Amino acid sequence: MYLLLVFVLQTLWVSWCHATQHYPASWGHYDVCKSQVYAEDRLAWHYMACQPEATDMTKYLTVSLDPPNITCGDPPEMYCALENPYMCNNECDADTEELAHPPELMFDSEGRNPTTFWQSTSWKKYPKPLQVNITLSWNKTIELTDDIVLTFESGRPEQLVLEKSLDYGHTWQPYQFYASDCLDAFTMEPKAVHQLNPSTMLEIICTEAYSTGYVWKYDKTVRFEIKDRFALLAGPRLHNMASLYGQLDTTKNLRDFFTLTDLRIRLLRPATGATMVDENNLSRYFYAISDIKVQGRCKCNLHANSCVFDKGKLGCECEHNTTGPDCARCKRHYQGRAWSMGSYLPIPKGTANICEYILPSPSRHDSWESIVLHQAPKRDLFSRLEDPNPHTNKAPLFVSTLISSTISVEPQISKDSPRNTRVCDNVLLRCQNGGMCHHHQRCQCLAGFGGILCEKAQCQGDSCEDLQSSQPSLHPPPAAQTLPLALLSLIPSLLATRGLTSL
Ligand SMILES: [Ca+2]
Repeated sequence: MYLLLVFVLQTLWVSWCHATQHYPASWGHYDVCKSQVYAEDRLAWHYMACQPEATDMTKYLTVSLDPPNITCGDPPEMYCALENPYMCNNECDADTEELAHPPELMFDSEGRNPTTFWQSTSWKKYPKPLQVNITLSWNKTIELTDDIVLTFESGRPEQLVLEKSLDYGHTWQPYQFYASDCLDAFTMEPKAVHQLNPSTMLEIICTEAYSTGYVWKYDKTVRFEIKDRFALLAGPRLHNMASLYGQLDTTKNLRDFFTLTDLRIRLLRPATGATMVDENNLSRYFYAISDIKVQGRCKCNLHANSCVFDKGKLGCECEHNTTGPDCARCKRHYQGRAWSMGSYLPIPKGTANICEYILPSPSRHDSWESIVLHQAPKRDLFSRLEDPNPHTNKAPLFVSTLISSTISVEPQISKDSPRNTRVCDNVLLRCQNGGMCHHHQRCQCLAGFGGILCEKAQCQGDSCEDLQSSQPSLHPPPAAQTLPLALLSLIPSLLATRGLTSL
């Protein structure tokens, strides 16, 4: 039974590898960083465009209101229906759970009856404007992937601006204006997204489609139409996303348009349902929002395919030797060339733009071969050898040295090595066989082991051969031997990771 399982898994694995090898661009790998494939009878990494999956981003935001005391219920207040000034049975009381309407009720899961909603105080200070700013902050750069949808429990506002910030709330720019009369409210001609074309798709418009007065009972949503804008490049049913991604790769303005750290909903004038405000019954006028939808993904600059929410903060799990919350810079020691974002289009059309290891200057006694083998982390050596990225191969000295060398040569550090050379660390240059890294300068090996990374078994006579053959090699072993073991070892880790919060 056990052998049968291994056989089946191996067959599936080989089939998958062959498929990805022959059709690397046809899998829609826009969300995948890399995958293992067979190349010349061994496993190799194929790098591809990578980004985290799109998800409900309202789970990861903080909300703030301005003015802060604008939520109803303190003191308790009675409200009347907009369409009927004599129907005044809506009470708000912040101290009674069933009657309170705090901001978090804009983000809870709906489906309960009645709906839950945030509600403002009424327009009791008329004619002073009733204005509220609702700010949603992620403390992380995110990219929108679907329409933003606000669902109002009250009538939809007569004037509203949706704004965004790219710099954590320091500066703001409008996303869209909404008004029952765009000319009167914002001196803008009303427009709809379907009137835009590919050359005007980033235009900021004022729409009158979501501010109609009395029909609020039937149409409660206000939308920022992301998908309609995508469709201007990707076709009406988004069937040609490659076209959109190709444009995103080359057009910074387009990328930035869908990118933000904060959203701000500026409620400027509540629904009145009429041209005149009824000053005798101002409890008819207020804002109430039952739901806000923001679908998007962490922005990782195409260098991560997952994003984790840890200790209240989102962060990309960076690949390609990049680091930072957005993978926006190269890791230490990997500034071999300038950082660059990855690409939306998968290889071979795009490139992973992997940060490259810095080659140290050779001292008089070091050959290039010895420096490369001594100082480049093993994982990096493999990724370079196997990296199909054409840019990587632009370092002919490095690549040809590696190809002409055997990676399983044991590391030796010259006496003249620079003092700041990192011999070991806890990430890539791990001391082996139980050795401990001491100030990044040397591995303290357990008895019976030696070598720079404790990789050598110290032995004498006939026992040497057996011991050495049991030591890990820098060469990957033949895939046919490792696949069953690798697949089996994946099973417990797959089971274990099911409980992790990963986007
Ligand atoms: Ca709700």
